[in-house]
Amino acid sequence: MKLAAPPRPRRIPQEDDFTSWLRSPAVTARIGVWLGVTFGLAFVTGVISHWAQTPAPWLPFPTSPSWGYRVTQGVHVISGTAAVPLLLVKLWTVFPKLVARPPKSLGALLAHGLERISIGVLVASAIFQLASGLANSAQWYPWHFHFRATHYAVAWIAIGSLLVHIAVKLPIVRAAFAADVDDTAQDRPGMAAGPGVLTRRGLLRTTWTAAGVAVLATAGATVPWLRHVSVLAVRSGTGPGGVPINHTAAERGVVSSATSAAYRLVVAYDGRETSYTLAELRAMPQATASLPIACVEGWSAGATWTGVPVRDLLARAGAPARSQVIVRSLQSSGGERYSYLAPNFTEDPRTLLALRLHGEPLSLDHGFPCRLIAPDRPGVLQTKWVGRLEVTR
Ligand SMILES: Nc1nc2c(c(=O)[nH]1)N[C@H]1C(S)=C(S)[C@@H](COP(=O)(O)O)O[C@H]1N2
Ligand SMILES: [Mo]
Repeated sequence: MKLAAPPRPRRIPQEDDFTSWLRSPAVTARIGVWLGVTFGLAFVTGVISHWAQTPAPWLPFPTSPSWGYRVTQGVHVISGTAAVPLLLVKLWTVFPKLVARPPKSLGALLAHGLERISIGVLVASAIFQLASGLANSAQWYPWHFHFRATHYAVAWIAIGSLLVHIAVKLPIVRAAFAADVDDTAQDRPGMAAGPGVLTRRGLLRTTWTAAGVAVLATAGATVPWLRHVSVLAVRSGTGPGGVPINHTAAERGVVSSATSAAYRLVVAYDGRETSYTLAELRAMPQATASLPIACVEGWSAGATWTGVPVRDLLARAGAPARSQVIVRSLQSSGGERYSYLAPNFTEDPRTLLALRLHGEPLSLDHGFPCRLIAPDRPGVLQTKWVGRLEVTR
């Protein structure tokens, strides 16, 4: 009997082993520009979203245009989704660099090491942002950290390392765009001299198509006429009045308190409390406003709301105009139980405690007996099942 040959030691692949004609700076640079555009858009709109959720007294978030947050957050989620196929293809084109042999001279080695570290930070933060953002927009929270704070902090790391990366690669990008995509001047020596099954133009077209499909598949959550093609935007247009339901009354444990005959809206100001029954709220002068619900997850829906302007309730309580208010839900546990109304929001006549949606009494899941609805505001801050308004200053 013959003995089996001992297994050959596995060799770590080297840069030269990757000979594909497609893994060229000419391709990488072209995808990189669009990746830069999507990350830039996601960063700017992400900073806006963070600001909307943490406004400072010296930097209030505007209440106009009422659709502002709807647009910026839609752009945020759409550009993040489009970035996914771009990042995957780009990483594939530069993968051989991961196993490139380090240079011999000390100076070059140092520069190489520094570049490696910055690229490592960029790739890790970019993957983290897209993965955590995508999971969040799918309402999947497989982690234990605070999503918004973490996503925001890592955004600065990602954009910072992206700017360094762009500065370092600018000469290569310039050269790539000055020449045809099939130009080989910048290719690695060991690379194939011509296309295999797929041409470079073919790969780019496929990549743009994948990004386009990702956009169409998510944009329907915010763009009404795209709804039919958006297979991934499953949560749009369901729920009473065509407005999706984010968290139901049952999920939030408010069914009995919200439907109780003992329900009162309490307005607290300066140690005094005034309370109103639902019938009393209905008997007050009503205002109607067309305002979207625009969830941080990217979906949004326009609707017509009718109810009592918050500023009228404050005036009845004797509170000064432009007070700051905490809006508290009947909900006693879980997220989104309260939100702050900054002075410019309490002052805006479109900031309502809504009793009706499209003329119909609010459904239990949309916040019955009354919910907050205010212009240019993230969905998470549109508190449902409101039980208390507290003037804080
Ligand atoms: N009390 C309370 N209010 C809430 C929530 C909640 O879970 N509890 N969810 C918020 C979120 S995340 C969004 S997007 C909107 C959705 O409102 P809708 O379900 O009427 O569309 O309500 C907000 N108000
Ligand atoms: Mo939301």
